[in-house]
Amino acid sequence: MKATENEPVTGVVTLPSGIRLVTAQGDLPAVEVSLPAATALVYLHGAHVAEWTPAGQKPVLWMSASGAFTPSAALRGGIPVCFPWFGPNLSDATAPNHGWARISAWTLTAATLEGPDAVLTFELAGSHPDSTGTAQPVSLRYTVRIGATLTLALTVRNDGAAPVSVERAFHTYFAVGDARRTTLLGLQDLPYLDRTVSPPVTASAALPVAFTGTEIDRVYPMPRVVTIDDAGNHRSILVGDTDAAQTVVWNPGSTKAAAMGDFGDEEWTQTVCVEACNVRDQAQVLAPGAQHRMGVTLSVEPEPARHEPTANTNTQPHQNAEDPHTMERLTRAIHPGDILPTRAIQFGEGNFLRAFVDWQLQQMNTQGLFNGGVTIVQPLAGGLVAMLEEQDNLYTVLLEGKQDGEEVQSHEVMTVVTGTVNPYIDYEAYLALAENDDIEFIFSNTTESGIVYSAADLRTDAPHASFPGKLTALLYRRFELGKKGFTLIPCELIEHNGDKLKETVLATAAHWELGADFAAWVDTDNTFYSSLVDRIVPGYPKDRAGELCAEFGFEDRLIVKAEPFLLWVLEGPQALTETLPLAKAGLNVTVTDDMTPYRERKVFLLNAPHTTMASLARLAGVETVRDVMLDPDFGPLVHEEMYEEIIPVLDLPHDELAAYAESVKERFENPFMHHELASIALNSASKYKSRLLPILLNFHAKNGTFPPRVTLALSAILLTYSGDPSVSVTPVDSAEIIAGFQAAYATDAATPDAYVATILADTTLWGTDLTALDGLVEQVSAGLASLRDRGVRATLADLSVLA
Ligand code: TA6
Repeated sequence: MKATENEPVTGVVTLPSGIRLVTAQGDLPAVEVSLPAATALVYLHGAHVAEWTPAGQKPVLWMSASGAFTPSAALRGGIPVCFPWFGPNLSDATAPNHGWARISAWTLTAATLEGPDAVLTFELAGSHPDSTGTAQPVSLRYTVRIGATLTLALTVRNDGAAPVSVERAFHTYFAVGDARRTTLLGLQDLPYLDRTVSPPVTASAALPVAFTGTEIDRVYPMPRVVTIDDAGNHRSILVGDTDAAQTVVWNPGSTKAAAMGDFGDEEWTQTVCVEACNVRDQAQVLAPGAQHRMGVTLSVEPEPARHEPTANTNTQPHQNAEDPHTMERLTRAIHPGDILPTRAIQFGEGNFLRAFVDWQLQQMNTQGLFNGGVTIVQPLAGGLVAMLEEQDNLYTVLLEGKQDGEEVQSHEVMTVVTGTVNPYIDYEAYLALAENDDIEFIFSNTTESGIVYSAADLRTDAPHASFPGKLTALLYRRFELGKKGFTLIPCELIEHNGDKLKETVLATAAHWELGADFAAWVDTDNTFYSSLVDRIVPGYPKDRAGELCAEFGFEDRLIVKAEPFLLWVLEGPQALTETLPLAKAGLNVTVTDDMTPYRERKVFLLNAPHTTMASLARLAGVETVRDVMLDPDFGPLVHEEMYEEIIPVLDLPHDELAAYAESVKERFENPFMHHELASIALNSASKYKSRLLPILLNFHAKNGTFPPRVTLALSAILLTYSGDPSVSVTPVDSAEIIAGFQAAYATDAATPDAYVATILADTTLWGTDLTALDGLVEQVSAGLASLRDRGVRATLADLSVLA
């Protein structure tokens, strides 16, 4: 299975000027291209593009300084051509990883100039076994068009007598300024196969892909374009115009890089791989005589030059509404303004806090009531801080919806974010926040699973993996400096989040033996408010981004869309109404001694129906909250769940609850809201526990039966997480949690009861063994089987059969 021996290096090719044959590293022959539009170097070994640099740009491809240049091994970096299999050969463990094409000597058969570009053609012949194991001859023709863009096209032909199945990938190593400041756009919310776990599992993520030092190895469906936001080089690299079905994203991270002989220990920070490909279930089956082309185009877009505003700054040169990338990027150069003193720290750079806390602080600033900014701390290794910095921490909040029956549409550039810190990149800058006497407030939103004490956090970690670990280190630095405490206001959607946060800080302090004085200081010098937040924030309006940017007159990659409605309930001392005068600014904010009524109303009449609809309606292909409300099956489901299963078990006046339920339904029907169920489905298992399980338990305690719709939502989550091939949607959760469900299902697929019993007995998921509730396993597995075999609409049509 190798290229035919002794193929001549070049066919009879006349090389036009600007193209020449050279002896490159390792004495390997290569084609060197040097044209006004670009320079490049392509080794005949593997037809391996090792260098491509468009004029006026830094090199786009990365090559390892530790790589070997020998005919017996693949070159590390550039663009290896993986063929005819990707990764390990599943039927021959001795075969080379990623196939034989990248370690074979190709023939240059043509070299021409077409306009400003050079077009090189390489050919290689070999063989590949058909399904019976018989070797079938195949031939490859690879064209490489080099210019301001780089276009690759690999055509494979089956010259044999039987069909063969082949995989292909352009395993491109892109050169980036710093992988830790690089993100990938265009893959958000797409399901990917995570190959860092075994067996690989399917997952997805709402945020852009970030590179943290942990290995990333994922197979995604190929979107129209993948944008590599190479912040370190102030440019974007676009991978697009492709007919490949998938893209692999790979970065070895620090541990794997250190273990690889031809990859420098720290080189993982210099490159990311984005690989247009057709692999696994997208492998090409070629009939005898058939051929197939796979191509991709790479291009570079410099980040718009930042320049001081001049008289005609506002005349935007050649704006293209379709492509916001042609517009000037939002920065303080085009949106100047005073930078206020930092008076708050915020853990979390996600959509919610930027459209909720930061928006409110800005409203107070506009009215001269707060005069302070906020520094955002990135709580996880991956995140948006790099993107915020590119825009000088500016971004637009877009409000759309109904308020008091009137349609509202407004947008405002947020200038309140005065700084950002990524503790994973600059830990000392993070701790230094403790030295700033102006800082009084600490806000956070680290999801429902963020405020969790972790014994794994060691005092010496820098940074600590958990949020409480990070926060304790910061508070301890403040304490050591003898400075005053903070007012802490978490926004995480868990009960008594303020008390919980304090508890985890004190537990961490005890674990690190920080002493009684510090514990007393945490207790007395800091005020922890519990808070309840209520605003629907769908986030980045990706479907309208181009048109909105054209309207704004600048490119903003961090627009956050939200509804006008907002409620914030803060449980704690009334003094806050003076130090943080939100209500004075006309905002719907209440400071109270007991937030329970507000919390129950919101979690059970807004968040709970959200999780029900995300779990059930996605199975029927419904995409948004509004679509659910307008749907003949799911609209009534929401109403009935509210009025027949939730309101009856809440200990609050019925009329008040009904009024709130109606305001929630109006907000769900918001015509401007494209609130994707996929984003609500994030961490559905833990959300079910906090939002719906209490309803299920109360209803059962009250009626001795289980609430049909609330219980069916649990069936839907277990089905979605099971990995059952009949299920069209993918769970959005951590790889570990999903793997747990799929492993249980793989063991008990034949008997849903057993699978359901295994999952319901898992106290780490539910906090209690739910199999103790007679009849629940049966009702949940009956629901699961009905959803799987009859479908969700048929199941909803006759819920009584499940009880
Ligand atoms: O494309 C990602 C990947 O398949 C990873 O699994 C990793 O192994 C990488 O390719 C490099 O493979 P190589 O054989 O070049 O070491």
